[in-house]
Amino acid sequence: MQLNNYIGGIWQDAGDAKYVPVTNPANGEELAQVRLSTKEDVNLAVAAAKEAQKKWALVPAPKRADYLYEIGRIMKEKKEHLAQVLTKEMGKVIEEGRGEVQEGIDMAFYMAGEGRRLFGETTPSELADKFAMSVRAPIGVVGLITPWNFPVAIATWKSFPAIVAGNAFLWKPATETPMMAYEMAKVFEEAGLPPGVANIIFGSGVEVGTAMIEHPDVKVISFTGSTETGRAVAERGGRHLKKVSLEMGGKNAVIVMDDADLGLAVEGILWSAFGTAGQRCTACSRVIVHKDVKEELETLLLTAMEQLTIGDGMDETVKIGPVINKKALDKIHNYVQIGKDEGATLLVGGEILAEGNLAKGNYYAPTLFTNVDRDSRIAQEEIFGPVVSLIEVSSLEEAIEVNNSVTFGLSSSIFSRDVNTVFKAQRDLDTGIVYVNAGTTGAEIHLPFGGTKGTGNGHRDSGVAALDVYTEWKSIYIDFSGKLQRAQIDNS
Ligand code: UN1
Repeated sequence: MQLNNYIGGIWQDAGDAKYVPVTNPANGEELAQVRLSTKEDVNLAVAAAKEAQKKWALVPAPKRADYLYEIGRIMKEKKEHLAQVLTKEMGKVIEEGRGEVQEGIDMAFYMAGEGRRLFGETTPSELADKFAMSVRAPIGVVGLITPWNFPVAIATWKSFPAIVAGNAFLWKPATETPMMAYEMAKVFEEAGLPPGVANIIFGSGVEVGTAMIEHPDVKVISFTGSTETGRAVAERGGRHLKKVSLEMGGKNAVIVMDDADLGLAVEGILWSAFGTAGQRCTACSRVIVHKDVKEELETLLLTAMEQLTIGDGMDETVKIGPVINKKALDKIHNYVQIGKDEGATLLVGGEILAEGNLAKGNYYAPTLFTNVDRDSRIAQEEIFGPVVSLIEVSSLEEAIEVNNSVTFGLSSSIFSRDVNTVFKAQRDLDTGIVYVNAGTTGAEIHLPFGGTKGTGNGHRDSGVAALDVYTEWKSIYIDFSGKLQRAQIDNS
């Protein structure tokens, strides 16, 4: 199967395009071949989007929303199929695959609701017989660049608000997970979305991404991915005066206080650290634990980790799937070596798993370090794999300080039964998302998603806040006095 671009409602034929294989991380099987697009493909897509957007912007928002209801309905109908494609190409276990597709379905219905809200504001004018209001206007053509770890959900966080707000988009999915984008193009087609509103361009990040950012008709770039690439997108986008929305890494911590329900904390840590094999930007990769419960927590964690089953995510009994590719496997293993060199104590894991039926996939053993120095590299840098560092502290203040000592600020969590502790922590934890008595993952689509510091640049995906990325505020003054009134000048 060859995956080709979807531009202006037409599946582009192969031409002389080059292709690269898409492989299943669980077993190395080739699933498809994906087109490597060029700047010319981007130009074609922008032209199609620009043309379509002029008409799309004139469709009333509640009618635009009707397409999202239809998209949500089709996704619901195809949920199991979409989840299976997702698990095969990305590797997350099937239960999480279904969960991610559900996140996309929820986003469709939620954003469809915004079609009948899309509120503006009326404001009193400082002059008599003058009416003032501000409305959300569409921006035009927007460019979406999405990662492989949430190939559907993150794309829906970006494309659905873009659609309801009256924009047309070009979407470049990650080269590792193009099949989900292909599936979504089929959903858009089946929903009857006017040709050119949704365009999908496959291909390598550098050539396609650069062409998208530099194209004068692309007004917004919304990016989720690594900090390194995000910085490059921001720099280039800045030069071209683009509105750039960035969602990047995390170094998320679970804080376990001395009065915590330790059983619950262990469950929260396990799910948020090792679910999706640690490949979420919200994944827990640090546990900041009060010294009085450190030993007990370590023992409980080690026992619980023995129950984790690793393998092909299509097997319903498996809890942890593979990581995305060999490069990721090497990066994770390299960090484990760094941790050892830094003097941290490796309690369990720390190895590539390649025995028996794991031989053909990219599997890493869930790994737990303790006695980790808060300033060491494994405690500061994003590893994006199933590796957790335990850091000991003596007080709530110290826990918060350690939590806030990293350059990222996406998600954090605290386990405590004390109401004062909890309220103080939610105020002082410097992250865009804070959980109390739950792990660091599991953000819901109707709340803003994003982080402080190096995690982003102030914009938010999902929630009503996402509309700020895909709309322009337009202020409108209507003077019905019949005479020229001059603001800020004495008219009497
Ligand atoms: C991501 O990790 O890139 O909050 C997105 C969560 C999911 C989304 C994660 N709902 O863990």
